[in-house]
Order: sequence, then structure tokens, then C-alpha cells
Amino acid sequence: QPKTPTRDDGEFRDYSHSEISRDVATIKNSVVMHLTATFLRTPANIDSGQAYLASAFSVRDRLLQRWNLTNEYHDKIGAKRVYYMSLEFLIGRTFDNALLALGLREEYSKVLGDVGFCLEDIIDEERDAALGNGGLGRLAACYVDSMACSNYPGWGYGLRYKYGMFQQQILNGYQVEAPDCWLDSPNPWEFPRPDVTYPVKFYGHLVRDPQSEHRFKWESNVVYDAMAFDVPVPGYGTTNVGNIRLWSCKTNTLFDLNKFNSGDYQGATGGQVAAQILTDVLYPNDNTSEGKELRLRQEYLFCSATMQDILARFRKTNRPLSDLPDMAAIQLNDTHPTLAVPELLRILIDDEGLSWDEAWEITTRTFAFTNHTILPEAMEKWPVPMLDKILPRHMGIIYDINLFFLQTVEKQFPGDRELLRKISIIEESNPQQVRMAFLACVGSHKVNGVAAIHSDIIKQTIFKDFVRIQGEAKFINKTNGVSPRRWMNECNPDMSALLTEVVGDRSWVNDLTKLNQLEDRISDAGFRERWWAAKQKNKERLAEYILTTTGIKVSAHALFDVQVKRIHEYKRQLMNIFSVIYRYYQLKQMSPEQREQELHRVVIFAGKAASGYWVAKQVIKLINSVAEVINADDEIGDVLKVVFIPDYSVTAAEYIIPASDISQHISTAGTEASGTSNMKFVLNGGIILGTVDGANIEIGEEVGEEQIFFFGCLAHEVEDFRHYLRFNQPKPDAALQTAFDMIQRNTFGDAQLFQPLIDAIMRGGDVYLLSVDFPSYIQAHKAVEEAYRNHDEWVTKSILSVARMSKFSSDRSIQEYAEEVWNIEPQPVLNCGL
Ligand code: F55
Repeated sequence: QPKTPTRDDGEFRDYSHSEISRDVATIKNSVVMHLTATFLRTPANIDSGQAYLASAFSVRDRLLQRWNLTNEYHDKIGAKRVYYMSLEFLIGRTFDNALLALGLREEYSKVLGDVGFCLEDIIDEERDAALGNGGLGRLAACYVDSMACSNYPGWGYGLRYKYGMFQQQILNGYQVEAPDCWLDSPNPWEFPRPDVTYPVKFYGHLVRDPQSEHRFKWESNVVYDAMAFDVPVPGYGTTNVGNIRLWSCKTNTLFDLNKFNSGDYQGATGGQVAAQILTDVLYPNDNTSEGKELRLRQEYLFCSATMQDILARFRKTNRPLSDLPDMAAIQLNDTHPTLAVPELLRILIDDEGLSWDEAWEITTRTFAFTNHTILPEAMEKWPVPMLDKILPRHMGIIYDINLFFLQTVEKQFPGDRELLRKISIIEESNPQQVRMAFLACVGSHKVNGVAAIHSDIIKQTIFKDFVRIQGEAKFINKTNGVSPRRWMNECNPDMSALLTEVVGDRSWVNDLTKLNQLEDRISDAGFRERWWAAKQKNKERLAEYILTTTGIKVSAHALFDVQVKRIHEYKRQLMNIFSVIYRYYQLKQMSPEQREQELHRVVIFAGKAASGYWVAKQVIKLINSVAEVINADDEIGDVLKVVFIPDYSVTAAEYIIPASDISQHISTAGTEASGTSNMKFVLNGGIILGTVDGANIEIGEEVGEEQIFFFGCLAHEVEDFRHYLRFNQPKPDAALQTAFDMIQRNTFGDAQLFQPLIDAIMRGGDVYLLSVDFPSYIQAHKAVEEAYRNHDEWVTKSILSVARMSKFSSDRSIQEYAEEVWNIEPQPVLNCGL
């Protein structure tokens, strides 16, 4: 056990001169200093954008000290670190998060108030860092937050896309994409590190090392540079500050003086332009792999820079390379970073001179792999000719990995040719393809799914043979979680105040198990009333947000029924809008008096469709067309409103989630690996209407049957239904048929636009089983309405749910990973006044 340095024994730098000051006058000085010195303004002459930047830069100064302290400390004690490798980090905003973590929110509010600004408005000046698509990217952000808060030495590694997730506009009901120019204004939350830059090679050819048959020299003159940008991740209530290191691509082709001198100014920096493209834009696909060459080059730039950086840090310890797994654990967030496996092997063998066996042992002990989906279209496969052209050495290494793997399997199961064909990392198609999930699995010591049902499914499907070959123990479950900092303390201040009152202090923010104390308040009438008032206030805030983003007025007294997530056929937004159409039909059949008796409802949608996903885009058009007709129908009024909130984002989610009564998580059973927004909604006192899928199942187990509305067929029934529907026409029930009829009678505009959506069900085999689940879905809606009408019962459900959600804190997930996968321990930085 290494000796822990203390402040007094001289081993530790003294930061006490720069202690974080909570003194309002001092904070004000630092804000004014940035206003004048960084932005050349005076306090009398600023707008809220500049006020934001000056405040953010002053907060950033305070984070810096802790950032340095954390990393210096972890280096000094020789702590093992975890590296979370992800092509996506959906961070959202940082300012409010940092203020809360540092405990300086009040102080900054005061300082800004003194110069005539309201903190809430200033917070709204920040743009989201949207370097991710959806659940997978947001999970990565929650995980680095939990690592920092739980004092685990851990870094995220990712790419610094110049353009993040596109901005979505709705024009004439259609999604239109606009670029996300998030770096147009200064970004206070990143630190450029020009000194941390690595060359990354592409293409070229191999020269065999005459000394050793395994070693090669890879010669190439296409070299890009990856430069680091560090994004600090403030830990709440701890001195520890985590880090996300993002790579930005530059060329290292030297400035061409000859071209410049001959007047070819563009050509002189030609390389620069080409190189920039590698980290220019995030691929906007979730749960589909595009198979584009540029994406492959992005992935490799990321993997190579990250492995070089991790090894550079390791070399400073002067330990032998065989100790790497004792100093570094690397988690692969899906297969996107899997080229890190052959990259580490390449460095160990070709550059460091290790034998294959030594390098292989180190590599597999270092890596672990998380699978996030089993949708076939999401499985990454790279054509062998493409890989061979761009990364000839890696292609050779992958062939060797496969050869040695197949040899051990052949020994274990002699003569089973069929088995070898099934598990080969190389798929024998034309052209051959590298199956990245198999490569990630073979290169890792642990493979995990993201919810119990999902981890079971992958053991029975894609990794079935691997379980047989490599043993059960390698395949584990790590149910996802969400950060209580962002998804309660930050986004829901009123409910947070109630939680703090019940617990007695803010300790629940880092320890959600404390929320079980809520159960004691379940029959406290005053408390229940304030609980409901908090929800009501959030609904009013959302109604305001809806008005400004869509122009639609909704009543905050209606039931808020929310489905917000990426638009995807398997998530079945289409089933939701069909049920809205049917509801509209029913309401139209009633007398005005009857109608007024009905439960008032606002159905809220939001989410982006991948740019090339035509069906998903038509679903958006249908939702908007239905909304337009219903919202304009005076007979309907406030009984039913439908809104599509444009440009769903982390920040939009922070408005929407705390305001839900019901949220829908209605994927076809077995298709949603986990879901994470389901956790956020319930943590914020909302109730789930959902299928028996993903983490819905475990949420139901925790909060209890009464607190969740399940419907639909079960995962093990799906295959039979699909089989049946391949050979037989679906039989829509009367309700679904009614919805089809209304569309086909042009109720929502030209029926031709939407016929393909109906055809996918009626002629396309109804792959996602809408016709199968629709009747029970409508029943479940009825059950929701009945329960909501019983106000007392509903409040009980809401409070009990929150009380029982501790399992779904990402702190719990991270602790499990730390103990069972990474073998790392919390290393709280000495509290020395910072
Ligand atoms: C992004 C790029 C590619 Cl090439 C493939 C998939 C994605 C992606 O965004 N996937 C994704 O978000 N998956 C989701 O991961 C969540 C976190 O584990 C799960 O909760 C969710 O079920 C899953 O769909």
C-alpha cells in the first residue's frame, strides 16, 4: 500500500494560498477581472452573454486548482486509473453543474444580481456540449460524473467534434437539420493542450523485421496529429475533479514554404484542411452503423491517440509493461473504440519488442467491453479490404488474433467446423468483414450488458458460443444508472429542497439510498401537498418552455404524457401517435358535456431522427400533422393537446423530465437494451407506462408493481409473433384500424405521405409488433387515466417511486464496475481547503 502523502510532510505541493474563496467580494473581483482582462469589457457595458463568459471563466479558475491537485495526487500515490473510452460524451451544460459542485451557487447569484443579472438567465446563455447521440453518450457523461463524485481515479477519453449533434428545426412538420456550431463562441470548459499531441498514421505499407517474424515496421507518410483538449468534471462535495480528454485532429504536414512562396497560399496548408475533417463532425446515428471510411478513420485516430497517451502516462511510473493492467483499466463503450485492442498489441509488439503472448496477456487483462444493443443494423462490421488499406498492420494483427483464437477453440471442440465459422472474427462474406463485437469480446476479460434482461439476451444470442468457450464468469451485467447531481439536484430544485428537508442535509446527492426516508412521510398531508406543488411548478415551467419553443399553449393542470428519445422504429413513437389518433376519434364521438368530463391530457413528443432515416422522419411529420389538426380543433380544446418540442437535447430534457406525470418507454420487448431516461423520469416522481423491456423491468422490481404500468408481449414471445407475421397478415384491432382509417381519409393531410408507415405494419411483417401490442397498450392507457383521477393514490405512487430509486444512481453502477471489472479504489484527494 503506497504511503499517502499529507500536507505537512513536504511531499505535497501547498495549494493553501489559492483556497477557494466563498467571499462574495472576492468572487466579484474575479468576475470583473475576466470581464476586463479576458473580454475587454467593463461592468457597465455588458450583455448577458458576456456576463456568462466572465462568470464561467472565474468558476473555471477554481476548478483548475482542484484539477491539478487531483491528478498530481493520483500520480503521486501511484493509483490505478480507469479510462472510459467513448466516441460520444453527451455532456450538456457545465456552468450550473460546476456551481452546485463547488457549493458556490448562492454566491454567484449574489454577484450577478449586483451587476443587474439573474443567475437563471445567465445559465441559459450556455450552449450544450452535444458530443453524442443519445443514451450511450449521455451514459458516458453520467459515468465520469460518478467517478469524480465517488473519488475514483478515472478519465473519459473521446473526440472533440467541431460540430456536435445537429440542431433540429421543424419546418412544415418536417425535421430539418442545421449544423451545431457550438464552438463559435469561447468555450470556458475546455483546456487546449498543444503539448499533448500525438502523430497517428494511416495507409502505407509494412516491412517485416528481419529479427522477428512477429514484428513489423509500418511505413506511411499520411500522418495526422491528435491534440488534447481537457474538459474538467467537477465532483460534487469533493475536492476531486475528473477529466474528459478529447482529441482534435490537425495535420502534421509541415507548412509548405515552396508552395507559399510561389503564391499557392491555399496549397501551402492543404494538409491542414484535409486533416481537420477527421474530427469535424459527429456521426448522427444511434443504433445504426453506417460503415463509412471516414468513420473508421475517426475511430482509429481516437484509439491511437488514446493508447499513446495512456502508455506515456504509464511509462512515467518506470514499471515494466507487464504491470500495465495493474495501473490501467480500459472500458470500451460499445465496439466503436475496439481498434484500441489491436493498437495496443501493435505498440507492445512492434515498438516495445514484446512477444505475442506477453502482449496478448497484457491487452486482455487491460480491456473490458460493454455492449449496448443487439439490433442487427447497429453491429459494427468493417470490410477487410477497407481495413487492410487504411490500417494494414492492424488488419494483420486481427488475422493473428483470430487465428490463435480459432486454434484454441479447435482444441476445445475438435472438428466442429460450424462452430469455427460462427465465432470467427472474420465473417466469410464477400467481401470478408471484421465483426467488431467479436473482436472486442475476445480482446477483453469482461463483457457486460447494460440491464439484467439485456445481459441475459446477449448470452443467449450474439455471445452464446463465446459463453460456452470462454466460460460464464466473463459475461456479466452492469445495470445502467444516472447521475443524481444533474438529474435531480440540478434539474429539479423544488423537489430537491423537499428531499433535503426529509434527509436533513444534502447527503442524498451523493448517496441516493437516503431517499428511503421518504417512505416515513407517505401519510404526512402537508408534505404530500408540497410534493405535488413541486411537480405542479415543474409542469408550469414546462408549459412556458412549450409556449416559447412551439407557440402552443397547454394547461399545466392536464396530465403530462411524455415520450422523449431518439426517433426509432423499435422505440415505437408510431404506436404512441396511433393511440393519440384513436383517442381523438373517441373524443369526437362524444357530446361536449361528456368530453368535458374526460381527463385532460397533453401528449408531448421530442427527439431527433438520424439524417438518413426516412421512416423516422416520416414519423415526425405524422406527429406534427396530427398535432396541428387536434390543437386547432375547437371542440377538443384543452381535453387533448399534442406537442412536438423541437431540438431535444440534454438541456431540453432538464426542463421536460421533472414535469412528467407519465412517461412512455414502449419498445418492443427485447429491443431496448436498458434505457436511462426511464430512470430519470421515475427519480423525478413520474410514473412509467412501458413494456417489459430493458431497465423498466428492474425499475418495476424496485418501486413495486403498483408504481408502474406494464403492458405488451414479453421478450420470449417476440420470435414466435414475428415468425407468424412473416407469413400471415397482421390483424389490427378496431382501435388501430380506426387510426389507419382516419389517416387514410386524409384527416391529417395527404394520406399518401403516411401510407408507407401503415404498409410497414400491414405488408412489411410488422417487425416491431405494433398490431400485437396495441390492444394492451390502449388498456394500459385506461388504467393510467383511472389511477391519475385518484389524486391521493397518484401522489403516493410518486413519492414511493422516488423513495425506492437508489439502485439507479450511476454511483451504484460505477461502484460495481470499480469492484468487479476495474479493480480500482476511491482515492479522495486530501482536503486541503480547496
Ligand atoms: C451510436 C452510434 C452507433 Cl454506431 C451505434 C449506437 C449508438 C448509440 O447511440 N447507441 C445508444 O445510445 N444505445 C443506447 O445505450 C443506452 C446506454 O446503455 C441504453 O440505455 C439504450 O437502451 C441503448 O439503446
